[in-house]
Parts: sequence; structure tokens; C-alpha cells
Amino acid sequence: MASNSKESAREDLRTDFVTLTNDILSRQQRSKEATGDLTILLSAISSACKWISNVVRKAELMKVIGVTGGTNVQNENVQKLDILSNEIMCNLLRDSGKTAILVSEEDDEAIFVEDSKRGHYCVCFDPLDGSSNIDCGVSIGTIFGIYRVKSEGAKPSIADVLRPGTEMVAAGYCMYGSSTVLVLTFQGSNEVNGYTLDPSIGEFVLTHRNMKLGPKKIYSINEGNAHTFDAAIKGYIDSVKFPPAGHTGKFTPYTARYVGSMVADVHRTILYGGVFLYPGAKLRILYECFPMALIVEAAGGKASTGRKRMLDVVPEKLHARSGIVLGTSAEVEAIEARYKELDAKK
Ligand code: AFP
Repeated sequence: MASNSKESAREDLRTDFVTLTNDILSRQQRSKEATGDLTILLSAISSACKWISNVVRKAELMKVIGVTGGTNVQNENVQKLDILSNEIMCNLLRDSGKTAILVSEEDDEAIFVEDSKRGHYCVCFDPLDGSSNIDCGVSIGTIFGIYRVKSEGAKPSIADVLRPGTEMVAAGYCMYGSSTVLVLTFQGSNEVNGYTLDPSIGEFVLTHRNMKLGPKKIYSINEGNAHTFDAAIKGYIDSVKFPPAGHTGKFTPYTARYVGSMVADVHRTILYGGVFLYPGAKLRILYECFPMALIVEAAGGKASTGRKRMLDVVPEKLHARSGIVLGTSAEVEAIEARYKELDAKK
């Protein structure tokens, strides 16, 4: 009896957790070339995400719910939390001393960090993606992609960020949902790790090691836009809703799930499996499509425009948009095959 209660006390007092801070530090220590700059930058991003998480949780109480009355460069209504989150990201990234260029969904132009604080990294981010879901308490998130400047001696320029996604060094997102989870990957690592914020100690703790796409058959798309879908997307959606009966005669259509926050829809797609589609050019390449594509590929899936690998796209401007399909490789390949067939008929 006494030993049982001792054991359960130990359960509550686990001390063998891996924190995000320790994980990225040990990654740095394993690399011969690492200078520690990326570690410091990721630590600044993690602090910003903790701060944003806190603001999101208290938004209703702090009366920062609702729109500012203005619109951003994308002509979308700006929420008060969008502005706060953007300020938090910009301030912490600039003060980290490790960034040269910041590209935010909220800012028309790129921010070039002043000489005294300039570092070697460029961060493209959406400080609060899915913000139209804020007022009803649905999951939202921060998305980021990181590049290293092309030439360390040269003055940073827009060319440092208008590059294919394959040149990112790391990418991640932080989801503010039933818990706050930061998901991170590094170029070439083939590993995606998820860290859950333990608010009592203020640390992200490794809870999802080496995430790989789940096996479920789920499709995720805003079907209210069906009138705009091309034949490839229409055909694919029909095929998952009305599949031929299997050899047992059982009819098993896919399950539909759609949150309307890319972070939440992609997070579910990774954990459970399936495919997320946003055809038509709405989602932004640099801070929505690229980071999610790097993460999904590292988790064993694929991300495509429908016609080419997402990460091979070269954005023409900061806020360039693209259609995207991502998720389980077989599903993405089935959609690509439909585009190939469609194009062959032209
Ligand atoms: P908001 O930030 O304006 O809510 O947009 C969210 C988003 O960029 C992305 O997170 C969603 O996947 C997508 O747009 C949802 O778009 P629809 O509302 O057209 O479905």
C-alpha cells in the first residue's frame, strides 16, 4: 500500500522529460558546424509561441477578441490578436540578434533588421493563422519557415527569401488548441518532433517523437468552394466519397474533417492520416505552404501543388499564393495522377 502510493507520487513527479530547449541544444552539440545561432533563434521562437499561447488563452478575458476594423495586405479583416501576435514575433525575433529579414503575413513589406541586431537567418511566418476561428475558441496557430541568408558578407535582400522551399533550414508550427503543441523539423532530418507546453513549468516537453503520418482515410477540404474546383479535384473528392465496394462488398467512404485553420487541419492529418486540400491560390507559399510541406515530407508524406512538388516552387513575391494538397503519399499521388490525366487531354 505504502509503496503503491509512493509509485503514484513518482508518476506525478516524472523528472525524465526532454524539453525543447535541451533537445535543440543537444542537436547543436552533435553538429560540428553549428555555431549556436539557430538554437538561439529557435529559443526566441519558442518564447514567442509561449507568449502568444498565453494571450490566446486569455483573449476573451483581456478583451482582445474581435477585429481591429482594418484589413491587411491580403485584404483580410485584421483581428486584434493578429496584431499582438505579430508584435510578439517581430520583437522577439529581432531581439534574438540572429535574424536578418522577417516576412510576416501581417506586413506588406519585409522587415530588414537593423545592423546592430542583424544575424544570418530569415524567418517567414504567419503569427496567428486561422484567426477567423479566434472568436469561437477553435484551434489556431503560428507557422514559420527559416532560411539562412545566401551570402553572409552581402547586404540582405528579398532574394534571400524568394527561394524554393528545399532551401529552408527548418520549419515548424505551434498549435494553440486543447493543448499548445510546437512541431518542428530540420531540412534533411526526416524527423518531426512535437513538444507540448507544460504551463506549470513554462516548458515545451517532447511528447511526439519522430511523428509519421497516421493510417486513417480522411479528406479535408472546404467543400463550400466546390463550384470552383477543377475536374481533378472534383474527381478525387467523388472517388473518396463514393469508392467502389471492396472485395467483401463493404462500402467505406473516407471521413470528412475540416477545421478551417491550416495548423489544426495539418496537425490532424499528420497524427491520423489522410489528405488536406486547398485548391485555388489562397494559401501563402512562404509561411503556410512551404513550412507545412517540409514537415509533412519529413513525416513520410507528400505535399504538391497538384502538378509539382510544393517545395520546388520558387515564389515570385513575398505574399505569393498557391494551391496545395498534402498528406499520405498515396492520396497525393492519386491527385497528381488526375492532374496529369487532365493536362494530357488539353
Ligand atoms: P484566416 O487566418 O483568415 O482564418 O485564414 C486561415 C487560412 O489561411 C488557413 O489557415 C486555412 O486552411 C484557410 O485559410 C481556410 O480558408 P477557408 O475559410 O476559405 O476555408
